[in-house]
Amino acid sequence: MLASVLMDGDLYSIRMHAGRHGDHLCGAERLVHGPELEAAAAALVRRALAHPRGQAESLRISIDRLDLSQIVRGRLPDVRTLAVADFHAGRIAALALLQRAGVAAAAAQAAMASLARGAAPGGVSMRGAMLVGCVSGRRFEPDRARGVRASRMDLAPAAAAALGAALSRHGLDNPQVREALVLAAKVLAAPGIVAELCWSDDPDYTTGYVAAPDLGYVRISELKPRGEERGGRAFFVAEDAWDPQRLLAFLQDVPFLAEDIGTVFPPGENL
Ligand code: WAQ
Ligand code: MG
Repeated sequence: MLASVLMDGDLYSIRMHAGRHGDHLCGAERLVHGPELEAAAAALVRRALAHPRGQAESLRISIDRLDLSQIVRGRLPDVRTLAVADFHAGRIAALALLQRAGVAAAAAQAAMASLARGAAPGGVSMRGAMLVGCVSGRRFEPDRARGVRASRMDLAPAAAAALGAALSRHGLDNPQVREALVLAAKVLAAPGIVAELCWSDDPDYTTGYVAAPDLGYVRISELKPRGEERGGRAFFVAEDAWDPQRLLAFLQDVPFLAEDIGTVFPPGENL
C-alpha cells in the first residue's frame, strides 16, 4: 500500500481545526494522496461536529501538498497499559516512568502541576504542547497559549490496518489511541526529545500516557479526574543537546509517516 501512496503522485497534508467562542475545540489531521482528499475532508468535518466538548462554531480545513523527498518514515512505539486505582496513583506512576526515561523528578512534577492547573495563561488548556527542560523543568515554548504543535503525521495504509487489528484484540481500538500513538511516534523521533507526557482535554477521557524511546508508549488508566477539561502535553527536551529551531522545524513541518507498528501488549500486564 505504501508503494502505491508514493507512486500515485502527490501526497497532501490535510488538517482540520475547529473552534468555539474564539477558543480551540479540536483538531485532527491526515496525510493522503489526491484522490482521497475529498473523503478525508468529509471525515474531518464529521469529526469536528460530533466533538464531546461541544459543537464547533468555526471549522477550518487546510490542505498543503508535500514534498515527497522530505518524508521521514518511522515506526510506532510498543503499547503497554497500566491500570491504576485513581489519578493520584496514575501521576505517581507517570513520575516513576518519566524518571526512568531521564527526566528529573522536579521537572516531571512541575510539568504535571502545570497541566493540572491549565498550562496556558488563564488556567486553561494549551492548544499544543509545553516544551520542558528535562533537568531544570524550565518551559521553553515560545507561546504559552499555543504551545508547540506536532503536525503532518499519519500511518501508512497497511500500518493502519495492522494497528486496528492489534488494538482490537485488546479492546483498545479507538481514535484517541490511534492518533496519540502516531503523534507520540513523531515526537519520539524528533531531535532532542527525551520523553512525552499527555492527558486529554476531553472531560470523559481519563487515560493518558508517558512515552519515551526506551519505554515505548505506556498508557495509564487514570491521569486526571473524570469531568476535568484541563489536559495537555509536555515534550521533555535534553537541554544540553537540543537545537530549538531544528526541533520545532521537525515537529511542525517535516512530514512523518509511520510504516510499521509496535507490539501491543495486553492491558494489565506488568511493565
Ligand atoms: N501537538 C501538540 N500538542 C497537542 C496536539 C498536537 N498536535 N494536539 C493536542 N495537543 C495537546 C493540547 O494541549 C490538548 O489539550 C492536549 O494535547 C490533549 O489533546 O492511549 O485525546 O486530543 O488511550 O484531547 C491520550 C491517551 C489521549 C490515548 C490524548 O488528547 C490512549 C487525547 P487531546
Ligand atoms: Mg481533545
